Amino acid sequence: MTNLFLPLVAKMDPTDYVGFTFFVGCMAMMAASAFFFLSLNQFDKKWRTSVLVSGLITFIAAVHYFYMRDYWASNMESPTFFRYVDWILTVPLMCVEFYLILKVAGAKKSLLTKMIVLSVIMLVTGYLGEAVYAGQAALWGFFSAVAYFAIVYEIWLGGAAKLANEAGGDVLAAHKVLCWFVLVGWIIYPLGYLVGTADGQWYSSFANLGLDMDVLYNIADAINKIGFGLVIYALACKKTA
Ligand SMILES: *C/C=C(C)/C=C/C=C(C)/C=C/C1=C(C)CCCC1(C)C
Repeated sequence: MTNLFLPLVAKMDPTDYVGFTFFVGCMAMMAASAFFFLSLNQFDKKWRTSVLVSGLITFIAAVHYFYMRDYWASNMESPTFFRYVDWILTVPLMCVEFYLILKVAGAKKSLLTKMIVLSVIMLVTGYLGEAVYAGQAALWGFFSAVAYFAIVYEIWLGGAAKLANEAGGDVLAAHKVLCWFVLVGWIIYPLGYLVGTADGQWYSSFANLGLDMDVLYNIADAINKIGFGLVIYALACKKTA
């Protein structure tokens, strides 16, 4: 007789710490989304969009984490496709956050376009190196890193930095914190990439560091998506008070 009670939830190995971080990621992203959405009413109208975008970033991530958790639990391999779909939606939204807070100093659409284009280049080349041309992971990773540093330059020293200085006060302070997130929090991603694609590359020793690509990506997502959102939330609180 066929078993009609097919298991709907894949078994979890108690020592599967990668699966554990996917699980915690789901809950953290979901809780953060509820927090941002439910706080919306307390802010002045013009700050609501920024906090709404914070919630959308963690919400989109929450949905992808549910898929990634299941994909990992059923296949025991990296959910590269879902990972990059998540990033290609959420990273441009993080660029929108920069644009929204700098609008008070007169940020133009061209700043937004530039940052979105750079982030898409960064992610598409990263995907090609991780999933399509794994043999040339170093080269594609290099292209991706160039786009990443162009973003870092734009916010620390380029047009976005000038606008932040003009805005001053709370906006400048929040911009600075976001800059640190991009410089320090985002650098975890290329580290994860080096660990995950090390096989057969000149940096093959990264495979022996005892680190796991997905754990690094999951930790980085929690820090950056929720942390970013909280910086915006705190700024909206200050501006409303
Ligand atoms: C919420 C998701 C975020 C903030 C994702 C950020 C991803 C990156 C900054 C990825 C960067 C990469 C490089 C700089 C080089 C290697 C390939 C990537 C895509 C991992």
